[in-house]
Formats: sequence, structure tokens, C-alpha cells
Amino acid sequence: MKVSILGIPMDLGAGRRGVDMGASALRNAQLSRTLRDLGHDVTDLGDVPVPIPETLDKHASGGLVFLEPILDACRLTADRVAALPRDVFPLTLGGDHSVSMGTVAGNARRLGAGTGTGRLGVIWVDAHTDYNTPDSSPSGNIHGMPVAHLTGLGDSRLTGLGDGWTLRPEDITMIGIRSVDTRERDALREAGIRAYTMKDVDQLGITRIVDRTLEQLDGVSGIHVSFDADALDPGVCPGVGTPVPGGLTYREGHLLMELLSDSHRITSMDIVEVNPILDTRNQTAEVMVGMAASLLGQRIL
Ligand code: Z70
Ligand code: MN
Ligand code: MN
Ligand code: MN
Repeated sequence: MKVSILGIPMDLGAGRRGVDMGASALRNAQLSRTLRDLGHDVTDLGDVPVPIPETLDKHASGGLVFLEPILDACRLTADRVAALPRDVFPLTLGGDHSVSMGTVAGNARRLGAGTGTGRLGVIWVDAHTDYNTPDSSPSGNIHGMPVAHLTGLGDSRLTGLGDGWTLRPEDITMIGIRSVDTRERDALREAGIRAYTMKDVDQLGITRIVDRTLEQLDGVSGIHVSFDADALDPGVCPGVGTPVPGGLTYREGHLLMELLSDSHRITSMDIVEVNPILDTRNQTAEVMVGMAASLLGQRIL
């Protein structure tokens, strides 16, 4: 497969510094080489330009911190991804999770979803549901809001990134959830978004969750996996901004990626929220490179 790597070194959507270095840490953990060794034709497209917060005036616009530069970076990201051919697998590296407003919109456009020819499915692997709106957000941090905006809720400047396309709530599955704000929970229920919490992971197991998810996403033109490193347990991925105990084990993470790979239906992936400042010897980036490798066909035997 042709794989194109694109970095979005942005931490403007997060509450603390450091995830802007995530893309760099993932490259340093031999991302390209690992995927090439699997037989893929890998191109690194470099990074989308993103300003550092020190050069910006930090203010909240309508409850959104750093809205304008985040909007610009997501727009550039969406355009870069949308320009890639259909037979390329875009592997986008954050950055905080607000980058996914750009990557998902770009992949929808790339695959012709939204022009009436199809839908994009999204598997959101995360400890958090990222379904706040500017109104409900306790923090104003945009990385807690990308899913709401992708579905058309919230600020019209951010929902506009889809150029009229919005992600259907029925086409989203969340996995690994264990931290949801009160008003966020109400909004998720109202939208009917499928979310597998850690309770569901324990009770059903990854295998049944993947079976159900692929069935739910029957009929989409492609499936995007958005993998927030904080979905994995902090013991496995300590280098994340908001560690939440009780996450996916190393084995559950790999099994999830292996089963999705076996389906041959995944068309793009994000790796986000890797924070090298809080990490131990780049362990989190190394684990996440392993996750990408499992999604892209690496097997034990
Ligand atoms: C909280 C908020 C969050 C990380 C998303 C947390 C959001 N729900 N944190 N990803 N790491 O501020 O909206
Ligand atoms: Mn997230
Ligand atoms: Mn998260
Ligand atoms: Mn964070």
C-alpha cells in the first residue's frame, strides 16, 4: 500500500504544552522504517505549518481558546489530505486531537463522501468522547470538542471545515471511553453516538466490539481510525496530557488494530496526543508506532 505521512505539530487545542512534539517523537520512533519493512511504499510529506503559542495572543473567541490558528491549521490539513489519491493511506500525526477536524474532513472529501456519493465512518479510540461544544466545555480547550464539530454542532467556523459535509452520528464508534463531562454525556445520548466504554471492553471484549462496529459501518466509503494515545492505559502510554487510569491494555490495543486490519476496510489513521515532555524515553511514541504497524498489517507470524 502507498502510505503518506503528514505531521500537524499543534498543541493549541490542549490544556498544556508538548503534544506539538508528538509528530517528531513518532518519526524518531522509526515510523517510516517500520512501515517500509512491512512492504509499504511510504512517503513523508512533512508538516503542516502551525504557529507556536508564544507568538499568539491567548484569548477565547466564543468559548474557544486559540480558535483562529486552529481553524487555519485544520483547513490546511484538510486540503493536504483531500488532495491525496484514493489509493493512498493517509497517516496523520498530531498534535492535539483538534487536528482531527481537519483530517476527517479531508478524508471525507478525498473519498467523495459529502458530494452525495458516500459516507465516511470514524472509529474514535480515546479515553474521552471529545464531544463538548463551546457552550458545554468546562475548559474551552478545542481538543475536547472535535467530534461535536465534525457532526455539525458548535461553532460555525469549525463546522465549516467540512464544506457542507458533516459526519453522521450513526457513522461514529468510540472505543476506550472512561472520562466524559456531564453535559457532554447528555449530548452524546441525544445524538445517539455509539460509544464502547471500558466497561464494554471488559464485558464484551475487543473481538465483539470490532464485529459490531464493522457491521454498524456497513455501507460507508471508507473508515478513518482516530487514535488518541490516552485510550491506552497510562502504564503503557505515560506520555499523554490527560492520563486516565483503567485504559486499554497493550494487547487490547494491538488486537483492536489487528482485527481492523483483517477487515481490509480502514482507509486512513490519525495518531494524536503523544506528549514527549511527559513521556519516559519515548515509550509512548514507540507503542503508537506499533499500533500503526498492526493496523497496517504487521503480524506475529
Ligand atoms: C475535557 C474537556 C480532553 C484530552 C480531550 C477533556 C478533554 N472533556 N482531554 N483530550 N486529553 O476539556 O473538554
Ligand atoms: Mn481525544
Ligand atoms: Mn483523550
Ligand atoms: Mn491533551
